[in-house]
Amino acid sequence: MIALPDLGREARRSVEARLSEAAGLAEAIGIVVADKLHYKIRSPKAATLFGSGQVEALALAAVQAEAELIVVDAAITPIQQRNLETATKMKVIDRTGLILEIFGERAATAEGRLQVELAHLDYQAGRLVRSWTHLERQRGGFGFLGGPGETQIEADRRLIRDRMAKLKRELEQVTRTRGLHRARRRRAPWPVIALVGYTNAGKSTLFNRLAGADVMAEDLLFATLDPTMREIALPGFDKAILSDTVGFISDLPTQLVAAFRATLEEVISADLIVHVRDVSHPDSEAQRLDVEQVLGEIGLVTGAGGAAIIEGWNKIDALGSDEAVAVRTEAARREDVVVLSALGGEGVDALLARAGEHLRQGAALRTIALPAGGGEAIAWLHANGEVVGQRSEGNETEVDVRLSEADWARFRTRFHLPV
Ligand SMILES: Nc1nc2c(ncn2[C@@H]2O[C@H](COP(=O)(O)OP(=O)(O)OP(=O)(O)O)[C@@H](O)[C@H]2O)c(=O)[nH]1
Ligand SMILES: [Mg+2]
Repeated sequence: MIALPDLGREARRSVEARLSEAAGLAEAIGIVVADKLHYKIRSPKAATLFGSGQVEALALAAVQAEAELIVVDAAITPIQQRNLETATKMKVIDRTGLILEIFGERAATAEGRLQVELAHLDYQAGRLVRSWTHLERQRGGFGFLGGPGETQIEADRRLIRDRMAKLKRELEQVTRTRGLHRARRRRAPWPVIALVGYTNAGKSTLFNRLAGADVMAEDLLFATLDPTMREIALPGFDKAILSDTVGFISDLPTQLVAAFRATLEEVISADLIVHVRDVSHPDSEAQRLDVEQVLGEIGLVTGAGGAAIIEGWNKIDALGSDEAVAVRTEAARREDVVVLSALGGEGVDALLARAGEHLRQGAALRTIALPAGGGEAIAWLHANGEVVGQRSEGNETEVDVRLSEADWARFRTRFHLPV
């Protein structure tokens, strides 16, 4: 049973689209959706979010639909969750909890599992502590001031804190190992292209087509969780590395963004980002903004001097002919857009050609000669470019490095090189 509190803040999305996305999330972990309802909230109640009449209506509707679970499609406080459970006599979870459940079910790699568990604990820690506080207050009424409740909370808090610290250490270890792999790959002269986009936009379908791979691509939210990389052929390059990643969604839980930061940072350090968009979706524009917001949160800088991004306007085949014409016209006006059908194959070669062009203009391979004592400059090049080769002769070192225009300019400024 889905309950959407409509706070009137989401001007870009229709209530129908939000309800069907919430249902898609629930179905992604096998929940059968008995009913979907939305409630206009004029002034959110601190205790229950919904108004008291609405809570009654919700409880009744849930019984009538023979539901066993109410999914509130918003982030609710632990107190609100408790109160709603008491009032409806049903288990209640919120959007964050639901997304965490999905991620918990999907995570397959060691790193993915660690990240999800960490996010989950962080979420639970908040819930546990505050709902205990609630109990504490009740107990206070019986005169257990700072009594057993207090000790229990402390003990539970400590347990969670210890477990989180342990997970963070394990995660750092895994990330470090992967960082080494990345450093090794970085030294190779192959550009890295990352596919990003809203969940269900068609990233994995495109990935499979480009890489001849067979990763799970389904009409399912968050079908992909763990990043996958493959070599692909790219015009003008020996090869390139393509990566498929987890999709984004509006209101992506902050705990997940934090836990997945290392994986996501790898995405933004790619030479080129292809933002796959489902242009047949009614909320395509709102989804674009959500994706850009998450990319911004993890530190991606776009625009002049920032990362190169191409938008792949996918699922063109799913549009009616008039709409398709309009989309194609708009795309034709933009340098950074390629119209695609990952499913049918349209535009895929054009995307590869465009990617090749971008990479060639974005990051040129240069040979830089540095005098003795250029250790700092060499270290900078290793950190900011892809060092392909390095030779020392006498007291001069020559470095072959692939650097973007922006980084090349930064390098010259920083180390006072003549233009
Ligand atoms: N009509 C049409 N459907 C497509 C196209 N590309 C992908 N799809 C469908 O869209 C659904 C989602 O595709 P995926 O490739 O799994 O999407 P994703 O972006 O990897 O999704 P997540 O991994 O869940 O974030 C699948 O049912 C695909 O068959 C396309 O070009 N046209
Ligand atoms: Mg996918």
